[in-house]
Amino acid sequence: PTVDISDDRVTATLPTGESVSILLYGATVISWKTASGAENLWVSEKAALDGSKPVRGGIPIVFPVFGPPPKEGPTSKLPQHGFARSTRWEFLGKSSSEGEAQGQGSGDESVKLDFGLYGAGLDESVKSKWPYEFGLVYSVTLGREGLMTVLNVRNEGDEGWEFQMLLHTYLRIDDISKTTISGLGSATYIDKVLDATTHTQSTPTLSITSEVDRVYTGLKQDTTSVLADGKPRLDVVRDNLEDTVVWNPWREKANAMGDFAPKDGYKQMVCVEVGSVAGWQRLEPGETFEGGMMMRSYV
Ligand code: TA6
Repeated sequence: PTVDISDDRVTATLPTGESVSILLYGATVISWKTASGAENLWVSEKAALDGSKPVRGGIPIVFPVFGPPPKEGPTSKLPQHGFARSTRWEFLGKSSSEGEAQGQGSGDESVKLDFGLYGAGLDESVKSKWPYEFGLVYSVTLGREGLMTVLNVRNEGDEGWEFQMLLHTYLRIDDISKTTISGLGSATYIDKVLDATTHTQSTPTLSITSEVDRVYTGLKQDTTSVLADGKPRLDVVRDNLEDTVVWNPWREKANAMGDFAPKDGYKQMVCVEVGSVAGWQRLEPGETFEGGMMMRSYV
């Protein structure tokens, strides 16, 4: 594998052509290509990549709160989706596993890139909004079988605190009208388009023909699949995370987002976001939590 480190991003490439690129800002994965050269993530043409605001696309990291901050409580002063996606992380290093001794790379070649964000390193303006000592290590592993992203959360302080986390993944698809999502069957979901009322997914697959903003909980299986014309395109497998959010802004909300371009781009993307967002995880001093996902692409 080759790893290129520049001042704002880290890019890794496997000899077989797979690649991943991560902005240090927010440790936001902004590109993941499979050996065919296909880009699997959607990034808005007007996404800010200069750190001026969270990236509209790729895989923003949501921590320590999902959605608008609660009216009161420890996360009430934070911006929507918390501060992890809008803070500069540090690159901690890389490790790669070469192919077996056979030399020609027996297919299990991979490279792991680690990024860190620590409470101690935050500037006062952020620390004052969530005054807890924490450590985040985000590992991005590019392999031939897919992309794995895992967030390790550690309580470095002397008091317990609670958090939510989510990987806000913008998946690229060819045509939303030919796309269905499976793996959500019979799960309960909170419908944020319908005033956060609770529903049950009755059909085995979900088609998207208007704005969708659903938090699925109580999922029966770990894999949520995106299908194109009924054929698998992308699998998102949850790792120690219970919830999956499905979001498509559709036309009106896409028009309302200044950094969403092209305006009909909602036809080429769907967010499948794995996380722990329906409730709160609690960490006592010294405790850690680890959760993430494995994504597989079929193109
Ligand atoms: O994950 C879905 C969601 O919570 C939507 O409600 C919408 O707000 C989206 O996130 C984007 O949020 P952002 O703060 O990135 O504009």
